[in-house]
Amino acid sequence: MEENVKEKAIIVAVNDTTDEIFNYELQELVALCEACQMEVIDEVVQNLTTFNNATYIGSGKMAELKKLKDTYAINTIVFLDELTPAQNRNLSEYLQVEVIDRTMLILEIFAKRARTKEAILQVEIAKLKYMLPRLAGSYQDMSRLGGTSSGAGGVLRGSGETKLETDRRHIEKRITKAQKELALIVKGRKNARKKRLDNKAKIVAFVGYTNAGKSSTINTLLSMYASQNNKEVYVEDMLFATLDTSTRAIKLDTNEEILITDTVGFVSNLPHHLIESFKSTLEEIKEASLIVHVVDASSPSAALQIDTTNQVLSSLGVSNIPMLYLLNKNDLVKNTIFLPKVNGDKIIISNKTKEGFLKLVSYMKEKLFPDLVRVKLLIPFDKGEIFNILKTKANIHTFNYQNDGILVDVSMSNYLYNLYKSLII
Ligand SMILES: Nc1nc2c(ncn2[C@@H]2O[C@H](COP(=O)(O)OP(=O)(O)OP(=O)(O)O)[C@@H](O)[C@H]2O)c(=O)[nH]1
Ligand SMILES: [Mg+2]
Repeated sequence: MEENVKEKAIIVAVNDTTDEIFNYELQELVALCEACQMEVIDEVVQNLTTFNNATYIGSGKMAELKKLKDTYAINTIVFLDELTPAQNRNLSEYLQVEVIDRTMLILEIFAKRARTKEAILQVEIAKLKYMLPRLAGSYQDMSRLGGTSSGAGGVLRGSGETKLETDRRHIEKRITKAQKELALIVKGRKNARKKRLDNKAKIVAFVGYTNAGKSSTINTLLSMYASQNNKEVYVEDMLFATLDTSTRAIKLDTNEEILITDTVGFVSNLPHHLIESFKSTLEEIKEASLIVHVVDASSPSAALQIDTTNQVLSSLGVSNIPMLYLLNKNDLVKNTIFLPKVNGDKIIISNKTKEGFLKLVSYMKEKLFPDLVRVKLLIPFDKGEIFNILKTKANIHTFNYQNDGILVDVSMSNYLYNLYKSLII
């Protein structure tokens, strides 16, 4: 992305779970740091069954961490678990370096990626709400807010209660202002959406864990069925490549149009302020006739990622919409026994080999346009215009010229069926 200067980071975690889950969480934290333009120099792990209330890790680990930080000139130390305001304050005071937790890291990534006014406001609100109870904490946190009157560097440190109150009021004001601005944008979006619904357009929403391949799958579909002016969506091997919901149209060979919506990826323990803020964007999922849940079938954590995604979906209240699982990246799966188990309809695909895409399209067709009827028509030669209409509005499987007209085997909508049923043989 735009900045190439990488911050140097150390990640710190207390292992209180099984090694399998823990290793995955660590690996994901490294990927999250990379998505935030941070290079992870070292990992510090402590095996503990409970966290230290005051400092999250024990004093021995604290000393080790401080040494590492000085040796490698570390800019930021990232903690796997959400820190309490007190832990955050104690750690940054002792370590004398910026301390953030996974939640803040995710908020940071979103802030870096946000491009549209809507996304920028959504992230700002989430960040401010996260910061509010942590105001008494370190000065570093404030610098991450950007644009506050409090600004960066030590302003808050040692500040008295009055200053704190001023800051709090200031932030509350900013939240209210951002929420008002956002409400206006959401209203505009709702109108656009209403128009689409009036058009009776069929919407398919692509959802899934971050990096599962939602955007890639949409691009493959676009390359197969692009209507004119269809810009590809953004794809990157990076967590949270997509932040803004975007919609593209594809036209099937039966001439039906489908609107395909790409959405922000999910991650386990997604900060709840973020889900709240992004609800207006994710509202689009509610209008979908079909939800396509894209899974990275090659990931050893696929089951966990599927659960996370389903949890977010149920918190959005969209469990009543039919869902199809797309087990993606099958080119990387050595054996079908390694494919994740899912509860419901599924299709195995790969954006590398393009396997499964014809199945996907016929699945969407059946789900979205179940009223297509397949018939044989004999079109008299003096009604040749009907043949032309069918060519553009229906799906002609075969046709041949007979003595008394053109014999066509065709799938078409109920509307066309009623128009031409007198020609059925
Ligand atoms: N080998 C393989 N790689 C794939 C496949 N599909 C997608 N990828 C890669 O996976 C990475 C993520 O793909 P995206 O399409 O950006 O994933 P996404 O789900 O949109 O991710 P976010 O927008 O970050 O939530 C990219 O590097 C893709 O090239 C596939 O079928 N096989
Ligand atoms: Mg994407």
